[in-house]
Amino acid sequence: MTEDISVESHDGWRKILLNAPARLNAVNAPMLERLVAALTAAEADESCRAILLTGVGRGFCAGQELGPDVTPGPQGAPDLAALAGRYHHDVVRRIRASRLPVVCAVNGVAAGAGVGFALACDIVLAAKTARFVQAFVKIGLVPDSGTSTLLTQSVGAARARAMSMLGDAIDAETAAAWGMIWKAVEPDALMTEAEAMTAALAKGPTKALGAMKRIFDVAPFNDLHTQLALEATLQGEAGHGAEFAEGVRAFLEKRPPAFPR
Ligand code: T3D
Repeated sequence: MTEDISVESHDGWRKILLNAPARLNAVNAPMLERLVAALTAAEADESCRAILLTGVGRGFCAGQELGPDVTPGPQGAPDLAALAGRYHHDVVRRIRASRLPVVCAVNGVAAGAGVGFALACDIVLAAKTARFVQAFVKIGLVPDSGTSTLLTQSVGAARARAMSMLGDAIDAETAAAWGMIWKAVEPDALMTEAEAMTAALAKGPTKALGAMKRIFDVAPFNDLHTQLALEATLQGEAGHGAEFAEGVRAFLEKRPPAFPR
């Protein structure tokens, strides 16, 4: 049986692939457990300094697998809230809480929880052929996997609500124009560009990048004064660290920095 989560180790970074292409990488509970495990293992590996998340085949992730997990059985309806809260949300939390930068290469359609997984990542690239679908409404569910927050933050309330209430597919170029993702690229260039970006992040100041994630995670919710205090605390830590010392030394010596591992 093919592994539905594949992991490739590269020099300083890992690529995690959703690998159930026949169903556009729709996820189920065991697959989500393996995804969380792969994210956790990457983080536990001291030599890993960045993660790339992508999908195999023509889809990125079609959300929850509409199969046995969600088919009402003789005992009644499945506990969807428990499923989503336990599994999908663990993925979003794991990506957001990670000390590592996570790049997402959206290779094809992202639907339902798949939208949440992509938007939880730090930098999202998408093939111009990819699309984003808040599919929940089509099966009578509400947005989950953090999409109500992540979309409202990135595209604003009007677009987040319309996307979610209508379930219309948003193409990658529109997503980029709306600020939902970083960039839409030619499909043939997606993996090369995403891999190069992840490799570059892996050579970056890992501690500072981790602290940046913390700053941006709370920025939309904090007032300016709270955020200034947090920036000062984290800058204080960065300013006393080896990464800053190397960054300044490299600048003065007119060479690229070699940030410590
Ligand atoms: O349960 C809980 O925990 C609650 C939380 C849920 C979180 C969620 O994610 S809810 C949202 C679940 N996802 C969806 O509702 C999306 C369903 N899929 C679609 O709407 C469409 O497939 C897409 C818009 C994603 C793509 O459309 P298209 O035309 O490009 O492809 P297709 O022909 O519909 O799909 C290709 C195959 O993938 C097809 O299989 P087949 O006929 O070739 O054997 C299709 O059945 C399969 N597939 C697509 N999505 C899913 C799926 N199989 C199982 N589960 C899916 N979600």
